[in-house]
Amino acid sequence: MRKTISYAVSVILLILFPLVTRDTTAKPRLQSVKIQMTERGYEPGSPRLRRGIPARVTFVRITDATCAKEIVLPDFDIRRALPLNQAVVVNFTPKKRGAYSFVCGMNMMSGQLIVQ
Ligand SMILES: [Cu+2]
Repeated sequence: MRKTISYAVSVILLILFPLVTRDTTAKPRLQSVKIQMTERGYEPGSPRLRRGIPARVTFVRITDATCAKEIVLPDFDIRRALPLNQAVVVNFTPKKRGAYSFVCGMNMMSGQLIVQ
């Protein structure tokens, strides 16, 4: 009985060990953020990204009440149509720290990606 228990304990430890020792400071291979265009504007308006890590930024326009029918990221040379309720994914790797704006097609509505 005792042997069975210690066997069970070692099996549990073997299973848990890799989870406990996993390096949480390792650089992720991808970072993602989702931004909704609502009638209040872009939400979140200033999402954060880490520099040097490929970013997948998903824009979804969920209102027809604004003029934001396109999404533009001037610093990354990106301009895409933003159809209602359709996820539009843009991929790029932010290389330098800073604030990079994203705007509507007419440069009226805006938010910022904060790269740290
Ligand atoms: Cu606009």
